[in-house]
Amino acid sequence: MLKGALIGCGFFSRNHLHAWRQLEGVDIVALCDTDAQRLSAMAAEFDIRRTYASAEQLFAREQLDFVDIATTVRSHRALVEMAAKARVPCICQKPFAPTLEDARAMVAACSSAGVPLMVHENFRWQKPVQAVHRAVREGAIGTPFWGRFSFRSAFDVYQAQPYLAEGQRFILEDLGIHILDVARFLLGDAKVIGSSTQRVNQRIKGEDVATILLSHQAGATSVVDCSYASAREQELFPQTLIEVDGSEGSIRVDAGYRLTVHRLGGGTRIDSCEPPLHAWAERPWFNIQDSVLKIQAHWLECLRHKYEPQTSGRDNLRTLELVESAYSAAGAPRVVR
Ligand code: NAD
Ligand code: 89Y
Repeated sequence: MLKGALIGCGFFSRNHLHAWRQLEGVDIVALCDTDAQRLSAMAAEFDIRRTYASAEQLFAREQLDFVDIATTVRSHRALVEMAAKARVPCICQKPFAPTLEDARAMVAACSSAGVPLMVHENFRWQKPVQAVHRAVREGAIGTPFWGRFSFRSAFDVYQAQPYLAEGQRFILEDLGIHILDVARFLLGDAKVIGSSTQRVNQRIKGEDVATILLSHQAGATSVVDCSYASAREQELFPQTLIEVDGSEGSIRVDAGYRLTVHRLGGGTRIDSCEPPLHAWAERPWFNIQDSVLKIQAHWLECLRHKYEPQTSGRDNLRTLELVESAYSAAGAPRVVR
């Protein structure tokens, strides 16, 4: 039985705790939050007896196999460095760090302490994304040369996550980061060749629309487009629509988790890639919730077999570099005349 602790008992952590409870061979033995009310509410809901108001106390008093950090970004560096110092393997929620400098320091701290580190970058574990990955890997469409990863919604994310309306940065750092990781997962590492950001909703501080053009090392070009200002007849939150064209066919993930794989001169296969709705999950979040279960299962597998997690801290630096480059490119557009 692997013994873990969770730091940060806020809105999203409930999904982590439900998923840990569903997985075998793992027990969350302690909780930590600086907010006493949230801490005791979560401890009562999940029947976790040992609670801490400070992470220092948690690391000093508990013998842990891992720690799961589900706090917001500003606290990540201090908490990851504490875990490294205590030699406790750790998972850290996205966005991993507010700057690349912090992120590199966190990766270095864990690496020199010999401590496994995974960023909770769960979107690539969503069922539709995994289905596209499988089809590409099996050669169903030949060599991919173009992709589009599109997340467009007007869902009120500010209600459960008010901090999203308050930062100078919003959609790229919060959501675009996931979609850029999906683009990397499906088409390989990339560089940003163009980016534009917009703020449509004037009641928030950061950008709520981002459009990024990527050039992938393996030769493909892709578009990552994200919006929280796009009211549409059918609200699709939190579905990512995917298009990948290859030398021998194409893949589409359309609204309603509809997967189409078409082969040049051959047949078309249409399947549902709708994720399971776990007993603790709810619509429309269930796609994200299932991917939390999947990434946490991956972490347990990695810990047991000493594999590097797919979205290790080291790997996540590539995704963060894309986020930073997208902000820089949007801030300094080069106009072609
Ligand atoms: P939240 O503000 O609701 O909860 C964060 C909690 O952390 C709070 O209760 C706060 O008191 C606690 N906290 C902060 N600093 C702490 C510290 N140093 N020690 C102990 N506790 C501390 O935030 P949330 O909406 O639950 O989001 C948490 C993280 O999850 C964010 O980084 C967010 O981007 C991420 N998130 C990820 C997904 C996903 O799909 N991967 C979805 C939603 C949110
Ligand atoms: O915080 C974000 C995330 O990671 O997934 C969706 C979200 O909750 C709002 O954009």
